Amino acid sequence: MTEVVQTPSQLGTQFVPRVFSGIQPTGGLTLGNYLGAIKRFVDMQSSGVETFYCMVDLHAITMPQNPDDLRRATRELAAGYLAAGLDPAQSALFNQSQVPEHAQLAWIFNCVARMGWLNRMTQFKDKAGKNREAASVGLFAYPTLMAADILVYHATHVPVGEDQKQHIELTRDIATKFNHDYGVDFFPIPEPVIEGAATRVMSLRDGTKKMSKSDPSDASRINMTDDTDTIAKKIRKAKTDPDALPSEADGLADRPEARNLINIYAGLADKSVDEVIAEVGGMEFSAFKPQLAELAVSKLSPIATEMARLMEDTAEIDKILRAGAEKARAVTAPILAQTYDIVGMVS
Ligand code: AQP
Repeated sequence: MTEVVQTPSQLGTQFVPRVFSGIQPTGGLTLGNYLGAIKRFVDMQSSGVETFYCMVDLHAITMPQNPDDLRRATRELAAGYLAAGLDPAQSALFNQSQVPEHAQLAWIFNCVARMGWLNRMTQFKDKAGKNREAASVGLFAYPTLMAADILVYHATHVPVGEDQKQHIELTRDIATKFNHDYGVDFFPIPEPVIEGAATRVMSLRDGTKKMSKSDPSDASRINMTDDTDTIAKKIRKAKTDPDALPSEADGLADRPEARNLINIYAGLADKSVDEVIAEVGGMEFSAFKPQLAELAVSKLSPIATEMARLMEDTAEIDKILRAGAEKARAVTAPILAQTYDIVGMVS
């Protein structure tokens, strides 16, 4: 279980520890999303603080998309959250668009964040590619909406994968500038929680590239809906070098593919890399891969089975999301009203 502690930046303020995070409903969930985010959301749910977990559907439309796919992906992501162990009685589970304060606060933050800050965001550069002129304004402004997602809850802790660190730093900058510009101590300075052995799960075909749901190669990732045979096959075919596994964790330094498989093993087994190396160090990949496949199947198959069961009753999923949005709005509406008041909006 992850412990949420107050950090020095929150000491002496009115902020109670509160956790927020979200995932885009774009395509299927990957093992990267599971180990880097969802599994840790579940851990934090029992940390004794309020937890808000979101399907960020407004972020999902920053790239070209299909409405039917978005509807399906939103419900499938909700099913993934539930199947992995998120409990709607403990955490608020909802889709972002149904809590309008996210988008409303994002507008305020568009007027706080500076163009220069957003120009430095590596995710925009990666996703916009060479043709930046053709990227949507939404893709460029993505990080200000993400800052609003977090700060509209006065969230203090944000469990994310390593790739989101820069966006959380921007969120901290926005909170600091807002507080400074308006002479208030209104928004907390949230902390990213990037923990565990698998904070950056890499592609199974290229150990230097992040495992991603939008990678054109399905063999590059494990999808949370993959069946047992597919998981085993993808791990068997994962790219590796010809050497045996090292007997010390240091020996993984220049071996990205070996390091990735060890990190995945550690993440799934809830062990440290040192513990895993003590267990499997010196093994050939031909022996290690079946062991990893067995572990992956034992952890992921029950989640896939439960996701499929939940997807048979999407009305029940929608009901859970509606209740989650109501719970979320009880927190976001007063925070937005106070923000408007600070900014000078007459109500
Ligand atoms: N490979 C990964 N390793 C560890 N954590 C990861 N996350 C995503 N990929 C990995 C974490 O999952 C959360 C939600 O991510 P997202 O789907 O909202 O956006 P993303 O980071 O852009 O994920 P993808 O799979 O790469 O999506 P596409 O392909 O659409 O861009 C975040 O906490 C993220 O860190």
